Amino acid sequence: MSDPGVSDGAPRTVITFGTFDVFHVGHLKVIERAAALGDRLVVGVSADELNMRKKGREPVFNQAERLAIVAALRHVDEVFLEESLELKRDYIREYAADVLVMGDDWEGRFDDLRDVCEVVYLPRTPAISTTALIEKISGTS
Ligand code: C2G
Repeated sequence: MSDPGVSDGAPRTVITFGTFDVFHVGHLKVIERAAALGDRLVVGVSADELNMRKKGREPVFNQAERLAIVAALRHVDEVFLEESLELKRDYIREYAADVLVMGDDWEGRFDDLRDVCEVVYLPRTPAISTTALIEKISGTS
């Protein structure tokens, strides 16, 4: 296996993950910045059931809708359904990813994967979140 991080001129595949519910500019920016780190961007979109386990609520848009939205983005080459947080190593192998990108709310959490790929945490876009949008739209904030 080649050294993670050492370029051999082959196209670099970047992988990132997220729920991307009520898609907003913070989501767009992380996708744009992830794409800029390589040549091909693969995005794991959290399954409805995983989102339920992580956040304790149903997403506003279901997994088929969220997959369709993310797949339609210019920077995204491939999407798949992320069934479990614990399967990252398998997904990285399956999609031959060279770089894993996560928001810095996950800082440190996936450092053990540095033996299979680069791991980059990007700063979140301030002052926007799906939860805040839901509260704003429903008039509860
Ligand atoms: N994000 C961001 N700025 C925001 C909101 C979100 O940069 N203001 C980023 C997050 O850091 C993440 C991506 O957008 O990289 C998707 O965010 P979520 O949909 O909240 O993803 P999450 O539920 O954290 O799912 O395997 C991990 C999970 O699937 C990540």
